[in-house]
Amino acid sequence: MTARPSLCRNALDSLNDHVLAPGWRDPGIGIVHLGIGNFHRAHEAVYTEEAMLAAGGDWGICGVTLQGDVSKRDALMAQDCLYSVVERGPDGVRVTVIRALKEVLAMPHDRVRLFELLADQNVRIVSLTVTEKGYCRDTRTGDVDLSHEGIAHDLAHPDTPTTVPGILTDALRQRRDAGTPPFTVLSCDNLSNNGAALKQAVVSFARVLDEELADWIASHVAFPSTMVDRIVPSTTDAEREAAQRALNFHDAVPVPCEPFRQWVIEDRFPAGRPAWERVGAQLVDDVMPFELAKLRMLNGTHSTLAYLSMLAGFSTIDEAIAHPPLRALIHAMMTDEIAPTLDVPPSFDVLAYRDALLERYANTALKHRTAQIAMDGSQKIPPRLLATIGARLSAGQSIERLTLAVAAWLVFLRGHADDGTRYDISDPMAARLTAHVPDAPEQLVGTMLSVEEVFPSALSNHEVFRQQLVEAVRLIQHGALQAIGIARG
Ligand code: CS2
Repeated sequence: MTARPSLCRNALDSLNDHVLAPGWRDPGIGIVHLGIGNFHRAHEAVYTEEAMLAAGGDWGICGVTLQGDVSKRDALMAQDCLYSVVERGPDGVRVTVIRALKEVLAMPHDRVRLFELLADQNVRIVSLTVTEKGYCRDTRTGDVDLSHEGIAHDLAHPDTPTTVPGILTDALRQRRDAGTPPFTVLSCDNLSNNGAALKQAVVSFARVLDEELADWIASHVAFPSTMVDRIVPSTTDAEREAAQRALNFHDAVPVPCEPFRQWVIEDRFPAGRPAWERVGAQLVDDVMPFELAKLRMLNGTHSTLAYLSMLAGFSTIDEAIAHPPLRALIHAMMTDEIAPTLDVPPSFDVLAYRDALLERYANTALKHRTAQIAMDGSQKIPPRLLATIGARLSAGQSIERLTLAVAAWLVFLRGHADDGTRYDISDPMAARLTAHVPDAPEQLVGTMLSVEEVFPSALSNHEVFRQQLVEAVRLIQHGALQAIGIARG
């Protein structure tokens, strides 16, 4: 494709058909977002722009990358922080340029500017999508993991923090010392009870440094929980081409996503918030039922599809769900094993939710790679699958398909598909998990169940679970496709 000029604010006048609404008033920064990946740009940023269009407010966003990724910052800053959301649905492609992002910073390079913003009382929300591992938690206790390298660094150098608990603690300390009201901390990651989980990580970090500060954070800072949902794959050249075709401008960093989106937010924002409720977000008192439904139904089956697919050779979710036995397995898993564990309000139709998920997975335009979902299994398996297994075991119920999913992860750790194709294992615990992956099912299960960060003792000591896991591993080792055929029920 011939190169076109890059997207920039001056171009907006010619893009009226590709913005949410013309007539944009440039807002001041009211939100600092840690973890400026694709998900945030297709989710909170879109809701926030719509909320500002509906009700005004200075809720412009400063996005921060925590991994020193200056290329992301530079690409966005070179486009005046504009980017396109490329929505891919059954009815075609829609390209929308989002304007809510105002500035992008890369830690640790932009530390001074980041802390200047975090101290600014106009910044009333600090939101996060840093993935499960960004919380640096010891999953056994929920407290911050003191053996984490980044945490050890931040405790030794609290003025130059690098981790989420370290950055939030230092910024909140500065607010307390200056008498500035604290910002609200809004977790948007797929963790169960994410607000409370983040609060515990931050407060336990602060407690090591300063008891009083920890107590102040615990009693003065709001950490509402949220359930976020939109399927947002990583960017490929196909999105760059789609954006350029639609806009006639070059966008180096567009974001693909599905048309569906959902956001359920615990309504606890003492310093104020955008009018998200005006644009489809649900503001509720208790997010938990929604969060569990999403984590167990969507993310749980996503991970199941990912590990079975990595072994069987399906590279995208739509390809996987088009395989009838695998679709039947996922359908049965949601209907018989996951849905009964959920305690949702009467207005929430779990079976309709299941059907909508299957339809979303079948979106052939999205190309959501199973390898992307397979990343970070050690962080994802506990809330997505093990919590459901625990709930069913304590009620004396069957766990056959859920166990197959966990077994698929264990076999996945050997590092190659059934046809011998090798793949990388991207996981913060990869070195430990792949150091010794025995072939014999009993030994593989024994080795992995001893990883306490992943398997709570109630599960690793559970005989029924252990035996079923051994059987499921044996089945999968004979071939994932065959195992899917047998377990579909
Ligand atoms: C996925 C999620 O990558 C993954 O692990 O399960 O990112 C999923 O697409 C989102 O949670 C959907 O809202």
